[in-house]
Amino acid sequence: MAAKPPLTILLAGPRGFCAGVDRAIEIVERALQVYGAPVYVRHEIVHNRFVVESLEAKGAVFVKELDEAPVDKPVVFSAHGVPKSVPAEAERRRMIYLDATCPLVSKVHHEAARHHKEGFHVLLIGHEGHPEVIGTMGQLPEGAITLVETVADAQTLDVPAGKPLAFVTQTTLSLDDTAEIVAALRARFPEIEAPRKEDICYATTNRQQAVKALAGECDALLVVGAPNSSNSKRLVEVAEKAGCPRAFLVQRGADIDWDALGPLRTLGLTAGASAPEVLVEEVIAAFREHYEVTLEARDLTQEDVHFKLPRVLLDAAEAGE
Ligand code: 2E6
Ligand code: F3S
Repeated sequence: MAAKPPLTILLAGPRGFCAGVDRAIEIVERALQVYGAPVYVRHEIVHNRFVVESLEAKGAVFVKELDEAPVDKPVVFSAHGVPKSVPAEAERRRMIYLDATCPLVSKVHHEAARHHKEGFHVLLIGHEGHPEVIGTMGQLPEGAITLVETVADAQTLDVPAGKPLAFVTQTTLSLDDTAEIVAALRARFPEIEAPRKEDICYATTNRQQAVKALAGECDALLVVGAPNSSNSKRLVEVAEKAGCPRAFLVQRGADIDWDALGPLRTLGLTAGASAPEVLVEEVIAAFREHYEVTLEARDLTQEDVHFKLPRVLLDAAEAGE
């Protein structure tokens, strides 16, 4: 058998699960323990099929909308957040519900609500149709938030006359693209109120910076993540912009398009915030079948962020349930 060619895999760090994803998955698992199966989950708890299927195997049932869940079973809202109408409807139906919205998404919801209360018109920088954007827009009455997706939007959007402006953002955006949109908004509306602290979350920021730091050294880069995962898709774009000739999203080891990767000596590898490490290991194992792999960890920063679980689950744990 011919010797395998050598390949160095630069493993970006941090990568993979963030604190909000850990918390959301744990909420579903604990809810299954406390209430028993089935527990309903509105929308994919995080954007990853493997995670969803693992929870289904434990008794979670995923639905698109609340009205697909029976009123006598608990329901969990996904990490991406929900419009205000969703918990209101759950209450109206007297359902037990658990909110797995990432606290950093909730923080943006509160910011938007505060701006609205103080009389501002709110601009939301984000991607149309994404569940987080739907959730954030749904914190305020219809028309109180205008979505801004691009620099061109920032340059042309209509705003209500005589109202001060404030902006908030989706948590998983490209840092660089967002900076350009913010610059365009500031050029047009110098008085616009900005978030006190960046709305793009720490996990998005760290994963993008880690990719940027190694992209220039790679012949190609893979991001383990799902096609509907905003933060994972942004990592592909960041790699390309930072000088990596080819960057792709892969969900599983079996999805690798070997021809598209081209000739390889150095591969960059990372994972979106919703992709479990076991899938990164699966991808590495697939490369070991084709190459003599040397792994090199490139940890740019360490993360030590944890979010508390909802009170009701902690109380249940204390009560020995
Ligand atoms: C909630 C908020 C932010 O598509 P997106 O990147 O938003 O979501 P996931 O599920 O891929 O990543 C985690 C997450 C949840 N990020
Ligand atoms: Fe939250 Fe950021 Fe993760 S908003 S769910 S910590 S990607």
